[in-house]
Amino acid sequence: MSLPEQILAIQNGALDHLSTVDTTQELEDWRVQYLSRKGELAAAISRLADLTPEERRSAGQAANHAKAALHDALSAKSADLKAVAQRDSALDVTLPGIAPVVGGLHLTRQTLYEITRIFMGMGFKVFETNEVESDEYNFGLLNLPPDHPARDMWDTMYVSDDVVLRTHTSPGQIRAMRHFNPEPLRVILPGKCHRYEAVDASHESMFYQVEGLAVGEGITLASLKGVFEAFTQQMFGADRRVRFRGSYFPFTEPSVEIDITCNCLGAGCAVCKGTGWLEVSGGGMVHPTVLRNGGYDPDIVSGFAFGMGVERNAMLRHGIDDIRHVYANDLRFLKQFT
Ligand code: FA5
Repeated sequence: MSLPEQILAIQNGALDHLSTVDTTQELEDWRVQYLSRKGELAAAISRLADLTPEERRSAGQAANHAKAALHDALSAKSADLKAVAQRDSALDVTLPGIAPVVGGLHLTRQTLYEITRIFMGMGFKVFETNEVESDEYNFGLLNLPPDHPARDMWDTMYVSDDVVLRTHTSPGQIRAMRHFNPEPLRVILPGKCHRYEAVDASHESMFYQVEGLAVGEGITLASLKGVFEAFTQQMFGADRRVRFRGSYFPFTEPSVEIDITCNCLGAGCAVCKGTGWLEVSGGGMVHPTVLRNGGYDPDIVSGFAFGMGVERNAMLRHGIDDIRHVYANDLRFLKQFT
């Protein structure tokens, strides 16, 4: 085979080979094999020196032609590979997006908002007070002087001798009355409470209460019943009923436990232990001493108060059987309510 024929064969072989190349690394290997100083074309060109001048001219032309053809093919292939790479890395707007993780309100917060919404609809203002309270407000001004045996009703966490983590939202009654007197008032006092509890299915050591307080002329226990019935029917359903049972709190007289009819509507089930009723709140008529401590004259005004657990409301509403789920921070539980 003459040298020009050999050069043409190298050119055709190289172009065939190039059609199988599809990565930049393979393209670089191809360039080294055919076009580098030690490549196949250079080796053929080095043999030009052995030819006669006549033969050298036609072989030289074949070599130049082959070189130009291979360089052109190299550039075209390089551009093709770049375009493919760009297309593969480009944004594909037809792909489904990645949904962002959306937070939600905690079950307690949702329940608190719902309770607040209902009472605001009945003209109650929201009045928030201290979570860390003095012994005086948490107990003394609520008719529970030091050594009063009823203090045993609240297993208290003391910060110091006369400062406590509030055990209930009732100290807010005194703060609200001192803020609003001598005007009539209608407030709810939502907030976090703490007790040194043996934690079980219905008791946490940290929980929320909503206190309700109305003070003015002519307020009776019937007012409390009417307000509580309206609340219950909006919170739990229009077919719910409310009943009062006699009870004892040092800061109300008379005092009651407030029950509502259970989800089973009186038929009796495991939740209500067959009674048909569920306890949701303590309450009563504000004790005259407490009214006086708040700056009101009990001969002129009267008032009702109640205090209920927020988690207990959530449990009744959603059929939750253990309060510990509420703060266990298990998203599988919490996400059911967002
Ligand atoms: C009181 O705390 C009174 N201050 C309520 C009150 C207010 C009576 C105004 C009269 C007038 P009691 O300890 O029963 O009462 O708590 C009231 C509600 O708070 C309970 O019915 C319950 O729903 C909730 N609660 C009490 N302790 C816990 C606890 N450890 N974990 C979760 N919820 C609790």
